[in-house]
Amino acid sequence: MTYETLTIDLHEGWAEITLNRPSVLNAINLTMVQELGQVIDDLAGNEDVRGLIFVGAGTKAFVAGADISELVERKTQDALAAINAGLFQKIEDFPWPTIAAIRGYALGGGCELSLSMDIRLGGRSTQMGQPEVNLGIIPGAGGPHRLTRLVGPGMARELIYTGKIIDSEECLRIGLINHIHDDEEVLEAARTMMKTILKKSQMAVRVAKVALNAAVNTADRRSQMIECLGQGMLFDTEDQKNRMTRFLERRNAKK
Ligand code: CO8
Repeated sequence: MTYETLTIDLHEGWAEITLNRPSVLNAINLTMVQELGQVIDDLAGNEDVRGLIFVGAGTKAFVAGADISELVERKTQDALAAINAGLFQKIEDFPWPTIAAIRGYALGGGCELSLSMDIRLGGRSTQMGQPEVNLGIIPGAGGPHRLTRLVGPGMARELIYTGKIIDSEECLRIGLINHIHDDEEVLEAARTMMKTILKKSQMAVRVAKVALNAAVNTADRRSQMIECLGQGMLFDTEDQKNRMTRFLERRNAKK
């Protein structure tokens, strides 16, 4: 099967998913959401796959967020449809361990995507953050609740209110990534970790994931609904249209 926005490589026991739109720093567009949703469903039903590794194409980014050229057109109803949130929930619910191998930027929806995975490994160039407030919206696909549970409420609020982007050392310090590797070694480190996991009892690992998800997910569905409602409201404001248009105009001005 070939995809417009992804490449899939099957290894002995796991699959690697490359988010593949390097010309826009692997920004998530609707095609990627649809393709990723389909791939996750297929891989969940593949008996030979007991883990996933996600990586961004190119050297500059894991994913620099949702595609702003599409977001500028989004309406309240699109936010209520929870398009990205539904995909990220599906990834969190994937029955086997998932690892994000992050080089460069993981911003906005890209940071949220990595938060839906079990483990994040960083490179020295890793930069993460939730800059949505610069665009007149919020991280509406799980950022508030997943970031809060990972790095704690104080740091999650600081990141979301200021929109600041933090480097790999700071990501490590606050627990947003588990380890820092040289950039060219991040993917290999993810593979080594996956191989270690694959040597363990399959059923024990699978049950551990169910238990770990149950331990942290107590209020998720309710807070997810609030995130979607808030995002829907923000997609109906002049401020959001103006801020996203400014980002896109700056980009055109560079050409
Ligand atoms: N969307 C679309 N295009 C993007 C994005 C993006 N998120 N990020 C980068 N690009 C494009 C740039 O426009 C540029 O394209 P071109 O070459 O055609 O001009 C190309 O990628 C390379 O980027 P830059 O030239 O800007 O590279 P720099 O190294 O100068 O800067 C940055 C890198 C800092 C990452 C910069 O590109 C940037 O600030 N990007 C935007 C980051 C951002 O704000 N992300 C959050 C987006 S909002 C979000 O993800 C929440 C979604 C909620 C969805 C709810 C759905 C209902």
